Amino acid sequence: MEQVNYNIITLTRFLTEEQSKHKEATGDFTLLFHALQFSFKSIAYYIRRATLINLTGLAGSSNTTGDDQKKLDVISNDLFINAMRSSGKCALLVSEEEENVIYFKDATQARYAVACDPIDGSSNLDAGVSVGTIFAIHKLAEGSKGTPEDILKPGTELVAAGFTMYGASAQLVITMKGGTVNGFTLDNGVGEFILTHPDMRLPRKRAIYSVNEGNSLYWEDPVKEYFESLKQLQPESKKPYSARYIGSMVADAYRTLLYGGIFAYPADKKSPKGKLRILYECAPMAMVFENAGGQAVNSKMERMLEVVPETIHDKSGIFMGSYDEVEKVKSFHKK
Ligand code: P6P
Repeated sequence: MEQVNYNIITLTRFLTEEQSKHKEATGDFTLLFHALQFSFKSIAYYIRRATLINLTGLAGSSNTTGDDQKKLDVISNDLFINAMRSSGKCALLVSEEEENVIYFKDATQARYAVACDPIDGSSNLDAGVSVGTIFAIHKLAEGSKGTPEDILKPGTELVAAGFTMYGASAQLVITMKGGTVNGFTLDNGVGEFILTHPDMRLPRKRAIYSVNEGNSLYWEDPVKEYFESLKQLQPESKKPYSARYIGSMVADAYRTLLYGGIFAYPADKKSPKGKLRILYECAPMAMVFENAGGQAVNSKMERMLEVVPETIHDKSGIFMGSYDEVEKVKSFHKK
């Protein structure tokens, strides 16, 4: 007999209750978030059916960073853009799939700027590996009509951020400025995101590391020494760390958030600025990890949320995870 949960909190109810906590709230953020959840549900639908309706494979085009675009990259990007446009609450949008900022001139009352990676990890799609949508929401400066300066800001100014992982089920993780981290699971039967992981907290430490060791030839010495140290017998456990690397940031991040450990994509001699993008990968993930009790730093060991992107597709190295695991990375950079 399936256990029925009588206190079901849908994302819609959660957002309404959040809004009621802020007397000055206009409801614009809530409406923007409804458009966001619609895009997650739509993308989840297409990913689930991709193999059946021949949506896997390449679209025959490439994106801003030269990646070959998958058919689902293009579909998801279009879905996301249209959801933001039709909400009327988004003034400008940065997408990994778009070279330039998209301005929604008709949204004359819009107060938000959104950055997103519609399908992060899409190179894994055909292999059935979990991919995801990462998003970050900034509020426009008072009186601003929407300029690049409204989004080229440090992550400390984000009003909300999170990601949806499209795996066995669609898992949505969201956090608001100064708030907790909450996880929702899409119930395909009723088409609602249900609160399944309230107040997610990262374990303070965990012997799991997640990095592409194929790049180790290019790592700086402190990074090499740090990861080598994890492969030794640890003083307390008398065992080395476990290695877990999926190659899809959202999937590696979700596992790290649940189990603890460290995820890293260091800047290195091959990619001096790193590979992951600040606006729609590093900063939103850093906000989630900090609000869940963890840490996130760049390759200079600076707090990731204080890094200001120079351009909309600017990149950074990143180490994020359990608080004590990031402290250990820092200790190797002080020597
Ligand atoms: P690599 C996917 O392409 C991505 O942007 C992230 O999702 C992932 O963490 C990283 O790149 C994987 O990169 O070089 O290990 O394949």
